[in-house]
Amino acid sequence: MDATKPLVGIIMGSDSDLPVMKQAADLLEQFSVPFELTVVSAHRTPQRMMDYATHAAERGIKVIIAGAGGAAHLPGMVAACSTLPVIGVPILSSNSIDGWDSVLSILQMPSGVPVATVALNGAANAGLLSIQILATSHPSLAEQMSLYKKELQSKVAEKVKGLKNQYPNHFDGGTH
Ligand code: RP5
Repeated sequence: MDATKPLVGIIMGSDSDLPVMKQAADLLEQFSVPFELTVVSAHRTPQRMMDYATHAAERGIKVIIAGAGGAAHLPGMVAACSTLPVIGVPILSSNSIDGWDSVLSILQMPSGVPVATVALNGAANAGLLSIQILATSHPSLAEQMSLYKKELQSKVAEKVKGLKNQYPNHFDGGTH
């Protein structure tokens, strides 16, 4: 993997989305996956959105993670203009009613134009999904992902131990 050439493009409708979208960036850094990150607004900068979506693949980007809040049209419009897989992150933003507006704007795409939608503010999973997509052609990433999943198991094992200590007489010893 060329460390200087971004493989994942993280875009968001506004810099106010960054506190959420940072979760994806942090995971990509953790896995040493080169990425780029910028603001692209479907509504405020439609031409920039078109340019980004139509040229991302030729620049070497393999997956786009797009986050937006409120009337969140960015992921869907980028998916409409690119052949790359697009992961959409609905964001609870200042112009959201309760987040459902953003979830449904990103989730309910018409047949033919898929957007892999993660949970509200679920940018960490967007980062992980982009790594899993890349891992299909980068065995070292698949190995790292396997270790990551083992760490998840260890964390749960620690929690199980904690509960066992707290409730020694009520612990279900039959489970592993
Ligand atoms: C959306 O509007 C952005 O993705 C952001 O979530 C929301 C609010 O943007 P700002 O008014 O904070 O720039 O397009």
